[in-house]
Amino acid sequence: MDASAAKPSIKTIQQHILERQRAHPNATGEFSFLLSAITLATKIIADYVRRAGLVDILGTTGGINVHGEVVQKLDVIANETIAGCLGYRDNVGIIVSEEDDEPRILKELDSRAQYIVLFDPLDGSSNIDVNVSIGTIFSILQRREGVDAGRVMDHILQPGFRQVAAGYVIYSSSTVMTYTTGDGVHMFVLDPSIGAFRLTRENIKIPKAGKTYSINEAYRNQFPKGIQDYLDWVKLDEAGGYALRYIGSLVADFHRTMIQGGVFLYPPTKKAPEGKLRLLYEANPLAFLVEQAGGAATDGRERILDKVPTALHERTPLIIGSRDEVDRVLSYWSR
Ligand code: P6P
Repeated sequence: MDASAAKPSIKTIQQHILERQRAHPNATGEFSFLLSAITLATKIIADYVRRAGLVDILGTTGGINVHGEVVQKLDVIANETIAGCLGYRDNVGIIVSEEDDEPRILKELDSRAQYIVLFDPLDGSSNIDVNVSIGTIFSILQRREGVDAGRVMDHILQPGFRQVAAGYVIYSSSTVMTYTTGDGVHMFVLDPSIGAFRLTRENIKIPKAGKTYSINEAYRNQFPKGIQDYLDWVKLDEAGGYALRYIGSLVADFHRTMIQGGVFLYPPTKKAPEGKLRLLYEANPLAFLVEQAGGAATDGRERILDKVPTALHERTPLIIGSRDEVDRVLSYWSR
């Protein structure tokens, strides 16, 4: 066969981690085995999402989740797919999902089952029926040394700076996985012809500034005054021409912000005084990624990664993106 017809060099996500495990403790063989469960689950979910319009999996189950939100059928499929794939990994002891009221104890935490995986199985699910990009967000912790295995919440409620890995998968025109183990941010695109995530960008850096702000301005009158002042400023000529982009799907809005720069804001509202987004499996993983890419993430008072969680599904205000843009928002508003 003509050599030029051969596929160009392919680096899969597994190869990428194995290559780097020599240099970084978090990207161990153990971890690459765990990550392969997540990549498998997201390939299955991507197939369901792609076929959603063709088979009867659109719409709602009629159920309500722990947050009082209507559960979409794909939510349930994604949740059980991830839980099922992780269940086959001996090194995962506990999983925490946005869709589950309580943690699932797969195995008692010990030197083998040392990982805790926290995830939003299908973020933005309200957009499923209108074919808007949706995504999976995951965060990985290790058990706390010296803490009794039975003290499950003590192992789960760790601040975000203790994450050993985090990432997201966005299901859109292509399926893109972005992850970090604390050694930079790396992006992969699922190649359906070989069923593997192929490396497309390594050591991604978010632009230091960016004239795109992303917020649901419908809640303007509920936001703190400082946020309203910021929203007034971005519209002034002196601001230099900002654009508002808001998809209403966190993973999609975050992915754009990582690539193009700018800032995403979900501030406190009267309806949600601690904001809408969840700390453990939305804000923390995205904050780990954005800081690894040179950006910033805050709740208006402190760095997201420094927050000590007090509850499994606790919410947090989130200002995340280019460092200069986050700092600018904070110059108008700090809690
Ligand atoms: P709002 C989707 O339901 C979600 O959890 C995030 O994906 C998204 O950023 C946010 O809620 C949108 O919330 O209040 O603007 O509809």
